[in-house]
Parts: sequence; C-alpha cells; structure tokens
Amino acid sequence: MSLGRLVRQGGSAGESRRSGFTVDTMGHPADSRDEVEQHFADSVLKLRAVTPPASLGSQDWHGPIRAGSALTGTHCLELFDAQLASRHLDLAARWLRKREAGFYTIGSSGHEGNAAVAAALRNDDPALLHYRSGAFYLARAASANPPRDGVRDVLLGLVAAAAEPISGGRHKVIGHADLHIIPQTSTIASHLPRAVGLAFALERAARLGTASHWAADAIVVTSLGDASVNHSTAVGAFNTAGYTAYQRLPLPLLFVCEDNGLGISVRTPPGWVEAAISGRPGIRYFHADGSDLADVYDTTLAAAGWVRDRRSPAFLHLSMVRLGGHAGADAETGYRDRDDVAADLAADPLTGTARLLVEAGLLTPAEVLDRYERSRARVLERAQEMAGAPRLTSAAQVMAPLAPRNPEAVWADAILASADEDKRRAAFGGRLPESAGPLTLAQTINATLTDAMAARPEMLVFGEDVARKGGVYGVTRGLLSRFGAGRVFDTLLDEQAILGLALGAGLAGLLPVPEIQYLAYLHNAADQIRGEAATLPFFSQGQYRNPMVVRIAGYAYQEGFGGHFHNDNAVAALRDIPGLIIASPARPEDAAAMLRTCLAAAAADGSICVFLEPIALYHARDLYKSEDGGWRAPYEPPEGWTPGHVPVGRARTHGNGTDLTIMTFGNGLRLSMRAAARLSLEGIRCRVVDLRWLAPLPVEDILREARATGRVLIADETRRTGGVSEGVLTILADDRFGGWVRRVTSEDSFIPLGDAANAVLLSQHDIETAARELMR
Ligand SMILES: Cc1ncc(C[n+]2csc(CCOP(=O)(O)OP(=O)(O)O)c2C)c(N)n1
Repeated sequence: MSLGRLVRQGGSAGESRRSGFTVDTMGHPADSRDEVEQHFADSVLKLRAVTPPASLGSQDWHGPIRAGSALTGTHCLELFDAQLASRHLDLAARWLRKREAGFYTIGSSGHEGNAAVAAALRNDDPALLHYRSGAFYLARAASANPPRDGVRDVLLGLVAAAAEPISGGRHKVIGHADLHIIPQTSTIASHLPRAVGLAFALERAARLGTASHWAADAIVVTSLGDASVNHSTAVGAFNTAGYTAYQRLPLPLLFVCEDNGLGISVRTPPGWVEAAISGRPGIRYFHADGSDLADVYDTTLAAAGWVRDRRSPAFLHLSMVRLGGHAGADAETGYRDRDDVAADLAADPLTGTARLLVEAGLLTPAEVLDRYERSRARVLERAQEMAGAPRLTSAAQVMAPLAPRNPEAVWADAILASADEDKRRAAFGGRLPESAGPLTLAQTINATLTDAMAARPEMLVFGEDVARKGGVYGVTRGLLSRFGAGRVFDTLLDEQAILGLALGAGLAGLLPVPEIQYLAYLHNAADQIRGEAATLPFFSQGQYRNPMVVRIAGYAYQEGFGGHFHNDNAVAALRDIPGLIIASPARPEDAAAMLRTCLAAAAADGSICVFLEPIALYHARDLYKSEDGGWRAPYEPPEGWTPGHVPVGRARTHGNGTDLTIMTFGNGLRLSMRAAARLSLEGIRCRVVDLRWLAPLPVEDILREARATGRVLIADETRRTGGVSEGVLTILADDRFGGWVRRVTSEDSFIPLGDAANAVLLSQHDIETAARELMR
C-alpha cells in the first residue's frame, strides 16, 4: 500500500510500519523500508493533527512559507522535491550496492537542508562541496537554465558510468561544469585552501581585468563536516581567510559547516564548532537549524549577502543530523545509543519541510507521502535503468585526462609569449637582459620571469618573501616594482595556503607561479599538489584545470650551510604524481627555455609544473676553474626562443665522447662535467647527459645516449632509495639495455650541518671513481 493511500484511509502513526510498506517499484521483491523511512512516514502521519491556517482551497503558493521568511511556497515545494530525490538516491545507492551494480554509499540523509543553501546562492557562484551535498546538487540542477536531470547525474556517479558528466566514471564526486560545482576529492578539508584561493583570485582577476570563468561579483561557497573543522588543512584555510580579511583584502567566501555532530563514529563535543569559529577575526559567523528549510534559506541569504556585499568571508554553521550511518556498511549501533539515533530521526529535515508545507496549508500529509512515494518510484526506476551503464574498461580510457600534452601548442605558446620591444624595455627598466652579458642561473630566471610577466597579464608571482625582499636568493628581485603588488606579492607563512592560492588562481583563469622557499617545506603541503592539483583534471575529465608553475628552491651543496632544511635532495614525493611535470634545470640557458616551456604547458595544456631550482647553482659563475665564467650564459632575446625551445621531456647532451655516458641532472651536471674533463686527461672520453626533466623522464634520449657508448654511469644527487637513478635504471632495464650500468648517488640520509654534509652527498670523486671502474 502506498503511504499516501494509507493516510487517506485514516491510518495512524505506527500503521505505516505494520502495513509493511510494500511498494514494489522495480520488479524485484520490495526492499524493506528502513528505520529512517518508517520514522518519516510516522512523523508525517502525526502532522494530520496540524491545523492548516486557512482553507486548503485558497493556498498562497507565492507567499512566504512561514511568516517572516523569504522562502515562498512554490520555492519550498521545489526544494522539497530536491530533498526527496536526494534521500531516495541514498536508498538507491544501497540498493545498487547490494546488487553489486553500485560502488558508493556515502549519502546525504539528514543533510538535505543544503538544498536551501543552493537556492539562496546564485547558480553561477562557484561551489566546492562536502560529499553530503546531494540535495544542493539536485536543487542547483533543477534551477539551471535549461534544467539538468540531476538524479541521472548522481546515479551515473554511483554506478561509475563512463557517461557520468563530471568524472566520467572515475569517482562518485559532486560536480558539474555547467552548474559551477567543482568536484572534490574524498580527502576531507583538502578543498578548502583552493576555495580560499579561488575567492582571492576572483577578486584579483577582476581587478587586473583578466578574463575569468566567473562574474566579478560572484562568491565562492565551500562546505565541510564538523569533524573536518579540526583538520589542520581546514584550520589553515580559516586562518588564511581571516588573515586576508583582517588586512581588508577582498575574499568573497562562504564556508558552510554541515554539523551532524559526528565524524564517522567520533562525536564532536557539543558546541565545539561555534566555540572554535565564532570568535575568529575576519570571519563573520552565522548559524541556522539545518532541519528547518526556511531557516537555512533565510540565514544563507543573510550570510551570502554579507559575503557578496562586503567581499568578506563568512562561516555558516548548520546544525544537522546524520541518518542511516556514515555510509552503507556502517553499523552505527556499535557506537551510538538508541536515544541518540532517535533524536536524529526526530530532526529529519524531510519531516521539517513537510511540516512547513502542511502548516502553510499547501499540502496535506497524504499529499506529502504521495510525493515521497512518487519520488521513490522515480529514483528507483532510474537506478534500475542505470545499473548496467557502461564503465571505463581500459587504462587508456581511465588515464586520458591525466596529462594532456600538445607539444605544438606548447611550442607556439612558448616562443610567441613575448611582449613587444617597448613593453620589454619598460619592464626591464631600459636595460634588456640580452645586453647585460652572461647571466647567472638566478639572474636568468629573474629575467625570464620578467619577460613572461610582461607578456602574460594573467601571470601572478607569490610566496614567502618573494615581493619586497625579492626572494631569499634574489630570484624574484625587482618583480614587485616592475609589475606591482597586484601581481607580485608576499603571502602568509603557510605553504598549504600558497598552493591553495595557486589552485584557485589557476581555476579562475590566472597563471599562478607560486614559490616554495625550500624543497623541505613543500612536504607539509604536498597534498595540495598530489591530492588536489593533479587530481582535478582526472576527476573532471579536463573540464576544470589548475595550471601552475610551482618554483621550488632545492637540492644540496650549500657548502655545509643550512643543514637538511635548506639542502633537501628528495624528489620521490613528486615523481610519482600522475601527470605532474618536473623540470630540473642546471644551466642558465636551459632554465630560461625550460621555464618558458613550463609556463606554456600550463597555459596551453593546463599542466601542473614543478620547477626545481638548484640553490647551489643560483649564483655559480664558473665551471672548470675559478674565473672561467663557464656557468654563466648570455640571455636569449625573443628572436632566439624558437631555435632554443626545449620541449617537455627532452634531455641535453654535453660532449660526444664514445667511451662512457654519464646521466645526471641539477648539481650533478656540473660535478659530472668537471669529472668528464678530468677523465678525458686519462683518455676516457665521456658524454654527459643532462636529463633536465625528472617527470616525464626523457626516455628516448636516455636510450639513445646509452646505446651510443654502451656504458652508463648515473650520477644522481638525490637519495639512493626512491631517487631519480632508480627511474633511469628502470628505463634501461625495461628496454633490455645490454651494456654496463652503474650508479652513484647521495646516501639514504638527511643532510647534516657543516662539513658532514659532504659525507652523505654525491661527489665529483664518486663519479670519477665509478667511471674508472666502469671502464675497466
Ligand atoms: C584527510 C582525511 N582523513 C580521514 C578521512 C576518512 N574519513 C572520511 S569521512 C570522515 C569523517 C568526516 O566527518 P565530518 O567532517 O564530520 O563529516 P560527516 O561525514 O559527518 O558529514 C573521515 C575521518 C578522510 N576522508 N580524509
């Protein structure tokens, strides 16, 4: 018997349960109604006691759903439909899972109040959402122009269908480019630095007059759970938002915390979210009852209005409940008592909206339950249709969005992105770098950044100490005065925030070039590259991109100065990130060309590039002996960029010796070239291959140069374990290289202070000794 009929026939609370609820909508034995459904039905039955205000004949659909609310009856009903469909999608997820046709059961039950958050925002406000945002998604989909079939989208996600519109079957994410919902990973809170960055970048793009994907008066909305509020990533994002607002810099960002009091099984102390957030400087706090749709709507309007008008961040705290456990397989009875679960059931937001509609005289309880049933039937029927939707089947299909590479487009962008003569002269203060004689690596990177900024108005340079000081090593010196504080600025001391800003800026259409001051300080924030930047194209099939060139000062050999934290030589954490480009220049002229290539790859392909700069070579002048000037190089003016173009993943060979191939990169290049010179005195003729790119490694060049001599010595300044040499060896082994191979590396150690550093670092002596042994 349908629920509506049960009510019309005068059934009472508890009768719904006894009736067995047997609605067989799918040609299968009916799924039994779970406790949440039973409770909803009982609660709606109880609403028969509610006396409608006037007669049901003169319903005012256009009036407020409740006195004082901005939510109209029509709007409330539309949102109720989104809430109902979201609830049934959770049930469908479990139904599909049981039949091994679905792969995801984290639901939105209890959080359906977020439909009103969607409704109170503009459809083109970019949203980065918590995984319980089913009703938000459906509400925004339904109000899109033209409306989208949000139920279908979500079901395709549950069954990992290749036709799913955002991730194409790679994950069940909440997102759609037409709906301005940027898909998030399951790593809780990791999306918040990006949300902060996006809000910052929207404003910055508007001020700079560069094209952005979003309107100048858009605001960013991002949501999270209550347990996630404690994650250091979230705390960092709140801090960055407050810090920015505190300085009166615009940051139109609405945080929404959907507080159900639990993080899987762990209870959030009552009152904690408010206590932790409400006193924060720079962030305005709002609260609403998440089970009361009108309250959520009205409070979101107020909070969003605050953010939009003041361009300042706000935190909307929604008290919610979690119904049906954390996910499908979660037996919450193991950690929650009956009263606790019952209290959540009593606050079911679906009942809350039903009450609004019944009390306004717009629906009878029977009509509410009929609507529930019709939604149930519709969703389950669609679930049945989607159950067998084709999935991704090959590695090529899965990986297609990972690393789009269009070398011609990158080449064209790299050689053409130069400002005209006058602009260049103005940017360089009348002293063009090509006329300045040979430059060091640091000077060359500085000049290349200057040239790029003059040509690319959308490019930003930021990081710790990069602006006023010009960087610890002077690499960004002068950029602030040349291009202004709108494009070159110091950030707060938080690598996660720096990378989050890059993530948001790239998304907004800018070209961010953040600096990480030392390689050792990347690691506290590496997930922003690994889990966020690199996964966005994957989980959106390239519909969203976050191009960036992250400059990192790294590697060792600072003559004992600085110890581990300034001499970090470990790159393993970067090398296995799918799609990431890692450039590792050593020579000044290579650095210029490679930086242009990285910027072009970011602009043309949306690539995420790490540009690893060897600190010890920044100011190096000489190669073989003092005053030879061999490590400096003239700066190539734009006319020379075409012949000098360096494609991603192409090595450079120095010398043409036929006895031995030394493969190296970074500081190892200078050590190896010096070693090669000494070995030549002994009659050992070497060629030295500078890999230049650590990801992707230059496979073709490695194999060709290995075959050229039949003897390979890998000189690798990174660690023996997980270092670059392992990758080179593997390339040779995979190709069944039949010659001799040896490797010399740094030790599996951190770098100590003082002379002891030399005990664990690759040395020129190591290279020479190994070379002689190989030749024996
Ligand atoms: C960084 C990280 N650590 C752990 C997890 C595993 N995990 C998934 S959901 C969750 C609880 C999140 O609770 P809350 O933020 O309150 O959101 P809710 O699920 O209650 O809506 C945890 C610990 C994760 N996804 N990400």
